[in-house]
Parts: sequence; structure tokens; C-alpha cells
Amino acid sequence: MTTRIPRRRRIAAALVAAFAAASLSATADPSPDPAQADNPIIQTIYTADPSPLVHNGRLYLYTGHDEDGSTWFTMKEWRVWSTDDMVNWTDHGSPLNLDTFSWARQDAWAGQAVERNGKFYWYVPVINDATGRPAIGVAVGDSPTGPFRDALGHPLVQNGEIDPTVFIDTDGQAYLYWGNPNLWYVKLNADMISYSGGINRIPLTTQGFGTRPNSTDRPTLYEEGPWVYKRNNLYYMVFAAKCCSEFIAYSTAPGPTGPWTYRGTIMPTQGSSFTNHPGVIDYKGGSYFFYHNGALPGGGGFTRSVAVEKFTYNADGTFPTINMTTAGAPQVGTLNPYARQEAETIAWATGVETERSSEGGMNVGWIENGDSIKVKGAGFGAGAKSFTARVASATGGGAIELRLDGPNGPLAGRCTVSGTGGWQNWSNVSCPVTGATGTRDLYLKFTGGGGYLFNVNWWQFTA
Ligand SMILES: [Ca+2]
Ligand SMILES: [Ca+2]
Repeated sequence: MTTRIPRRRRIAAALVAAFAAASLSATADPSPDPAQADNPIIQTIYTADPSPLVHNGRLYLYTGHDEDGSTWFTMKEWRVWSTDDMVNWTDHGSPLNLDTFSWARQDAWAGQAVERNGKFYWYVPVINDATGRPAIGVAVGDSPTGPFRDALGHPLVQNGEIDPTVFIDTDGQAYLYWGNPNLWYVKLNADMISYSGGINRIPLTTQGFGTRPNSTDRPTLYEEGPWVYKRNNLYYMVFAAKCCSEFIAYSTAPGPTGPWTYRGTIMPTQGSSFTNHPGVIDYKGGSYFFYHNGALPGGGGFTRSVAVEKFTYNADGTFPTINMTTAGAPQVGTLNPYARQEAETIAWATGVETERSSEGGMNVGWIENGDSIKVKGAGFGAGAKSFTARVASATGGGAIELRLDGPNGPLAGRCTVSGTGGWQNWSNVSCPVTGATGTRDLYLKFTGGGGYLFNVNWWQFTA
């Protein structure tokens, strides 16, 4: 490939305006500095409907993908990201899309992935081409990042409703819940791709799911997006409530099938998106609440972004109120700059996008003069001596400036990148480094002439 398709949006250009416009909570940082913001957690594309999963000490995040400029829920693929520190997120691309399901027509909407016996099952709603109505499919893969294939070649279950969530109880019984406007579940068999006992309807009582004011067709607050799990023998159903705009509420029960008791609001209506979608998980001793909003430039109800907050359960197991912030979750530990780090491991990106790399995984591209990548909390220790990056350029290249603390912070090194004869013709460049000591935020700041400069696959410092 020798040409680059111009992008339809420019996230970097409008960061400050977006933070001013985003109707974030009053508890958020009152004067957010875009250079310090880390939430929403993905800036290279619009993402929605988060579903976290922990595997082998790493947190994987499954999301949808709102197409640029959408004026409806125009979604064609799902995406995977991962982190081991809650702030630097690695882009694993899209190992699952509508074409994975030969019977699917459109609407790659909210799903959830879980692990069982070393396989990864990803439950997603799509429109069944044969019926024109929503159905739930299941994809299976051998790793949390796929590749994923259609496990059945047909829907797992279909009754015209969406938003699957799956939960494996401690006794091994798995449950698939879903529904909008109703709430349903099936008991999944141990194979995770079939079920027994028929489709069960969970009664939407006001005792169980609250009272919706001024509504006759939906008497309870339950709207969509259930997320079910168990903690300390208490079963939680977190869901998007009311519409529109939605807030996040929850109910609890003594067992996986109820009876449910409404427990109130977790996240009030906030954040420039009229939908929201919960994903709750514990990781490295903390509890995390994933959601989405419209906080990126160009963001809104159909151009959403996944974000995360850390929280602590109350002593009785109830939720505190969780507000959207631009700071997000604190970093857990540090990032090791002396190990190979993927260029697509990012705390905050301005101006860049990602794509599949010919060397496997993803690379960063669409790099122009002034674009940058923030890597938060790199543990340089006594000091770095040199920096190496894997780069490719079909044009004349440019330079990677290594800035500390901010995009215009101290310059620790500068690597010149020359043309390599193609956007996927990879080559290493190295340069000396000075002043990179202690734990610092690292900014890869890209400079050069006009147009696209080069791609970066990975980078690594030497001590
Ligand atoms: Ca760019
Ligand atoms: Ca890479």
C-alpha cells in the first residue's frame, strides 16, 4: 500500500473543545488538562458497550465500534483491547465482525466474552438475515484475542431481543441473560454453545427493577444491557435504566434466577450519550466499572467511547454512586520501557490510528506532524541509554521525539525515521537517550513535513 486514505475526523484538533463540551460530572477534575486526561480509554476509534474479562493476570476488554460520523447505531465489527495497569491499553484490532456469522445481516451490537476450559466464547447480538430480527450468536476462539469463528453456523438463541450477558456460577452452571424490552435467560450447557430448559422470562416487577415514572408500556426501570455476576454469594444484575437518556442501575438476588430486588442508581445520567452500558470486574485487588459516553471530539449517542472508573463496594455489598471522570482509573504499577512495547499500547493518543501489521498484531499509522502517543508511568529507574523503534514509511519519514511528562516536556531523545519503501516495509531505528530516569509519562511525539510520515509497530528502551 503506497497511499493512505485521509481520515474523516481529527480527534487531536478538538480535544480542548470536547472536554469543555462534555457534560461530565461535577466530581470530575474541575479543570481537566487534556494532556493529563486518560478517560475515555480509547481515542483512535469510537467504541461502545464494554465487556471486561481477566485472563492470566491481564484484563481484556471487548467492545463494539461506532463508525465515524454515525447517525444511527452503525456497527460492523467488535474490537479487543487489553491492559495490565488500567491506563495503558493495547489495541488487538477486530477479531470478530459481521462476516464471521454467515447468517448475520447487520448490527454488531453489545456482547460479552467469557472463558471456559481454555476457550473463549463471545456472545453477540446481530440481525438474523433470514428473519430480519435480532438473534444472539456465539463465537469461539482459542485465545482472548482470537481469532474467533462462528461456533454454530446459526443463532444460539433468538427471540427478537438483544444485549447478551453470560455468567458462570461457582457450581459450574452457566447462564445467558439478555433482553430489551424484556429480560430473559437460558441455562447454558457445559459446552457453552447450547442450552437446556427453554427460554425463561424474568418477571419485570417494580420490586425487582424499580418504578419508571410516566410509562405504561415499560413499568420498571429496566431498559437493556444487563451485566450479571456474583460477589460474596450475592448475585448482581447491573443494567441500563430508563430511556432516554439512560442511567445505570442494579438489582441483587440470593440466586442466579432471582428473586431480584431493586437497589438503585450506580451511575447517574451523564456524558453526552443517551445510552450507557455497564461492565463490572475486579482486577489486581481493585473494582472497576466500565461504561460509555460521548466525550471524545465528535462524540455523541452514536459515536460513543468506552471509559472506566475505579470504585469500592460499600461494606454491605451495595454500590457507591459512580460518576464519569476525565481522569479515569489510577495506574496499577508501572510500564516497563525496557521490554518490547507495542506502539499500539496507548494511554492517550492524538491524531493517530491503528491497523493490522504485516508483522502480526497492530501498528500505529496515520502519523502526521504534531501527533503524539502518551504512555503513562514508564518505570525508567536509573535511566535509559537508548531507544529503538520498529518503523515503516512509504514517504520520507520524519522523527520520533521522546518527551517526558508532557507532549512539550523535556526532550530525552530524537530518532530520525527515513523512508523504507512502503508502509509495511519494517526497519529499526535507534537513538541515544538522556534524562529518562524514575517513573515518568512518556510521549512519543511525531514530527516531520506534510502528510503521513511513518508507521510504528513497537518500541523499546535499553537501560
Ligand atoms: Ca494523524
Ligand atoms: Ca505492534
